[in-house]
Amino acid sequence: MGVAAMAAPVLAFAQDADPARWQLNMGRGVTAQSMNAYSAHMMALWICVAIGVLVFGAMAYAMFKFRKSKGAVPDKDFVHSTKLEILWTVIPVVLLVLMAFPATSKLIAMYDTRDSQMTVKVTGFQWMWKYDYLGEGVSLTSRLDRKSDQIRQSGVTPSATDHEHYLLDVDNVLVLPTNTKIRFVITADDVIHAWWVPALGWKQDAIPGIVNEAWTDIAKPGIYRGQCAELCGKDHGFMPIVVKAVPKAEYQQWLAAQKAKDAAPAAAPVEATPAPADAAPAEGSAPNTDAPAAVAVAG
Ligand SMILES: [Cu+2]
Repeated sequence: MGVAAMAAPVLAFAQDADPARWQLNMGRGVTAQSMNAYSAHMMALWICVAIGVLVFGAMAYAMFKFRKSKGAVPDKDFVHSTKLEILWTVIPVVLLVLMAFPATSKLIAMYDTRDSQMTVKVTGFQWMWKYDYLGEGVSLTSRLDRKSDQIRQSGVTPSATDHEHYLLDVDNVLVLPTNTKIRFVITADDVIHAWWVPALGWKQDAIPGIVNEAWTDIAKPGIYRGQCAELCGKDHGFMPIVVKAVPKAEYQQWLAAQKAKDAAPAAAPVEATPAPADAAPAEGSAPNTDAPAAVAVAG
């Protein structure tokens, strides 16, 4: 009962997606992979709790029950016990093997990108992300939202009221369908970045010249935020990720709208001009929405 009482707040604070203030436990996430990680973590946690209760309980009992004031006399002949040594070697080995089996099978499943229904290519840039919906002809760049950028460059210390998602918002979100096996191919244009959305349950390096794979199948519609997780230069902290998971039908509508937007040549330059102007990137290679072919699609 004591254990359950101790663990109750830990369980109560397990969140689906974005971490909450004072959240203690890891989040459950919204994909099969994140649920697997969560259940492996909980299994290990409960084993640790059981070991802790047994070991500290035995210590407390021994100290209290056999205290000097009650006339306890130390057993000076007890040097070692082969039986005990075997026992405290075998039990941890068994526990480790017990934990390794589910962990390994879940890890293997995590890397199995077969039978995916669509593919998104993710490219890391200093300092933004580019998403290509392969086979659809739709691509977009995703960079820190203007409001966060203004606050960070103003020098003031921002409070939660200034911006609810300070440094965690982008101009163009990655729209994905729910209940769809989505394969990601992940790479980078300049230096190593890492694409990480905690609610999806994994993190994958984006390395120039290498294409890494990952997949997801999002169970719940929602907004899931993440960040670049590899120190990639001075603006490493300013290239967040926002995934918007929507039902399949809504995704198809969005995709059609994107295609229509790209197909309208007269409207494109007018819309696209302001985007690169505010960025003032160090290199001239900052991709904007209508220049993807020149940048990184060659691979
Ligand atoms: Cu980065």
